[in-house]
Order: sequence, then C-alpha cells, then structure tokens
Amino acid sequence: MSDAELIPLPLVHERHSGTFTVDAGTTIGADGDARRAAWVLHDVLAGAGVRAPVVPAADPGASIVLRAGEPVRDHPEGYRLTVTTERVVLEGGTEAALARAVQTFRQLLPPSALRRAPVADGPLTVGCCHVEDAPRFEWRGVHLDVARHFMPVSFVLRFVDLAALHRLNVVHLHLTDDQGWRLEVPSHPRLTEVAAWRAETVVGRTDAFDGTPHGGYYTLDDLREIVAYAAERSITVVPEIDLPGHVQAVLAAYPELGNTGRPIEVRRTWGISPHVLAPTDEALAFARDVLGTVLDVFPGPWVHLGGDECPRTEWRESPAAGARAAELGLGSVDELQSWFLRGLHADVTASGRRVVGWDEVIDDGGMPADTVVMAWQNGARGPAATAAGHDVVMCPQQVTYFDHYQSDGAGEPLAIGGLTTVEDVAAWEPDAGAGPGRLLGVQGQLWTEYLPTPATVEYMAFPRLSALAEVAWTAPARRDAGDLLRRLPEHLRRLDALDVNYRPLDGPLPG
Ligand code: TNX
Repeated sequence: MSDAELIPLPLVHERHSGTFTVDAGTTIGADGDARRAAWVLHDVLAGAGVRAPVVPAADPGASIVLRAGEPVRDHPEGYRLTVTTERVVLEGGTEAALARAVQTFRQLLPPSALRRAPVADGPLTVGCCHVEDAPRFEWRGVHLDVARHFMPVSFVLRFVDLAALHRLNVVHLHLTDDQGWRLEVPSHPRLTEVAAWRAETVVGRTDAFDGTPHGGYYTLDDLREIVAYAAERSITVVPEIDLPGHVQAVLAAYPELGNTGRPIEVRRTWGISPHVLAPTDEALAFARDVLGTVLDVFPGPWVHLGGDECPRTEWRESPAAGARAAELGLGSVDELQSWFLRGLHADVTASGRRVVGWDEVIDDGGMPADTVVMAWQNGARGPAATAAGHDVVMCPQQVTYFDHYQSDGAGEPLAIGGLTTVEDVAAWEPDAGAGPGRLLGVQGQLWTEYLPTPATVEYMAFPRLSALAEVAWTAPARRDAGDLLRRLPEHLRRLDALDVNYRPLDGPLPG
C-alpha cells in the first residue's frame, strides 16, 4: 500500500514513512479552477464509500487541498502531490494539471479503493510521499472505432475514465466508416435511419451474416454528455469524420453523393470499400454540413477528417470526375482528395480549430502545413510529414494498433492479424524525424472489426494501453521497459478493481 507503483511513472516519486488515512472526516478543499478536479476526486472517494465534502480551500477542516495557479516544472500539466500524515496537497498551474494529480492520487490509494463499492478491507490509507511530475508529450491519445462496432455511451464514458486513469489527454472517436455512421446530423436524417445499421458479420468470418441488424448512433445529447464527462477529466475528445473514402454507409443513405448513383448497402464486410464520394459541389456541401454539426458539438481544438485509404478507382473510371479534376486545374484525379479536404480545412480553420488527418493526406496535393498528421503506416511516414512541416502524432500500426494479436500462443481471441506484445509497446521509442514539423505525441488505436463488444475492446486495450501511456508521459531518460513490466502486475490489480477485462500477463484464459 505505501509502496504504490505508479503507471505512467512520474518524474519524481519519493516515498516517506507514515500514512495518511482517508475516512469519514476527510474533506476536500478547492477553489476556482481546482474545483473540477476536486469533484472528480470526490467521486473517486465516494466510489470507495467515503463521502468527502468539497469546501473552500481556506477551510481549516480541509485535509486534501487542491490548488490551481501554481505552475509546476514550467508545464501546463505539471503538478506536485505531497502526502503527509495530516494532509494531502495537490498543486499545479491549470485545471488539467490538477486533473492529472487527482489520477495519481487515485493510484496511490489501495487498488481495492477503485472498486465501485465501499471498501470492506480496512481503512483507506495512502503512503506518505512526494510526487513531482510533468508529461513528455502534449498529445497522449487513444482511439476508439465506434463505427465498425457501435459502443454504448456508458462504455465510452468508462473508456474515457480509463484513459484518465493513465493520464492520457485525448480520446479520438472514429465516428464514421463504410460499415456504420454513428453521429446524429439533424439536416440528414437518413444518416441515422439508414447509414447507422447493417447486417452483423459473424465474428471471425467476413462472408457470413448472422441476420441480426447491428448498429446504433449517438444523439447530439449523447455526444455532449461524452464531451462534458471528458472535460471534467481534462480530456479532449477528437471527433473523426472519415472522408472522402470510407463512406459506403453514407452512400447507402444518399447514393446521389457517390460516383455511380446506384443504390448500395451499408458495407457488411471489412477491408477497403471502392465506393467514395464524388468530387461534386453537392458532396462537398454535404461534408460541410456534417462538419457544422461536428464543430457545434465538439468544442476541442482538433477535428479529424480521415483521409485514409481512399481508392481512386471510381474517379478514374468516371468521366465526370475526370472533367471535374480538369476544371479545377488538378494534375490528375488523384488530387481530388486533397481538393476535397482543403475545402473542409477552410471551415475548420475559420472556426479556430486544426485539422487532423491520417498520413495519406500528405500525398497527391497534400494539405496546408498546419494540418496535424497521424503517421500510421511504415516508419518513414512520420519523418516525411514533419519534413513537410506538419506536426505529427505517431501511431505506427506495428506498435500502436491494439487490434493485433498480443501473443503468438494458442488461445488468443481471433484478431485482425499482426503481433504486438506489451513488451513491444513498452520498448517503443517514437521517432518522427527532424522537423520543421514537431512530434506532438503518440496514440493507441482500437479498430473494432474484430472487437464486437466493450469486453473485447478492454481485452485488446489492456495492458498494452497502460504501457503506451508510459511511452506518452514519461521522459525517455526516466523510462525503462523492464521496470514498467515489473510495475504492471500491481497496476493490473487496479484494473481488477475496476472490472476491466484485460489480457492477463501470462496469457489468455483457456476457453
Ligand atoms: C487500417 S489505419 C485502417 C482502418 C482499419 C485498420 C485495421 C487507417 C487509417 N485505416 O480502416 O480498421 O487498418 O487495423
């Protein structure tokens, strides 16, 4: 208990003798910018059966005090956490800094305290210590594909909370794809009536359907709830609308936006659909309209426009697309994607946000340099993007695609392929080459073709995401893969308490 091992590892963690006890007399003191984090702490303690009121910081009864406006390590998310037998003090310059401090305090509690039930086994004690900490990267992300398989709001909230526990600060929601559209857009009702539903693929097969419809979507209120819950934890939700490829579900609802005009169904199989948006004013107007809803609901600084895996076949075969490319003065139809995304970039920029795209957006005409690039393909894509002046989030599929197998042993649930062990993640050192663009950070991906339920997402996410959080947070000089793996078993007791369906370190359970 007094030896709590923290993940990610903080810059400084000194252990002192003695313990602080959280009990019925514990009171949380906080003012102004510190109050949001104070209420999250209140909820954490309430889960463990302790109802600690939140009072003004100056209240002499406050035994856990949160103070904003005291920058630590010259970093907006830097914090200091001091536990003595009498008092706990959490300090930082910003709301976000205190949000991180609260999560570290949560990890200092006995793992059983993370259970959502009063702790039966004795008092809630925290070892006296001093933590001083700041993150390495400003983008510490995790992605969740809610398009291939819809995930209920309750799970998205839980997923956000698990990200918070690991001091991540970005949750990227992949809201649209060939197999489903998950976002209510009031001006286009067929997106949720038609594009949100499909026949479910039998797990493990791409050619068999079990007859039941699969689908669902988030209402604007659902999305606002997710955004607010994340904001309480100083987590930014990055919405992704994948364009101009990965849109077969859109074309099922509005075939006139496609290149053939023919009716088509929401895609049931995985892989890349050949059906993409037509390079017309109508398709661009549609996308701008969707974007308007996205900008309205998601207040964060980034909007992801996709841009991955957009086959040019239909454009090559369509005389209208060829004529359009010529009319726009483009070198070839290959540049129509860049034309399309640049049109949307203007809207995103006008609203004061920045566009994010998968690394294909640097090809065939590219994007303005302020576009953030997610480098997912081979190792050369990150350096190519920073060389072109883009800020980059490294998410190479070899180490950050958590839909890969976790071992080559028998008994792993069917996965998309590839092998990415927790050791691979722990040992990873991200490299995006040498500027002028910057390495903003790293992100783990949960593509859900083979992850039909929240439980399967958790199995593939953990413990690899715990290891990735340390890559994202901890300064390289302080980071050691072996030490991380030594600390993991204790961390898994926290995930046990939270009932997370992680993959055990010694392999999948039989059956
Ligand atoms: C590639 S990564 C995709 C996704 C798939 C994923 C499966 C990227 C931008 N596109 O559509 O789900 O591989 O690993």
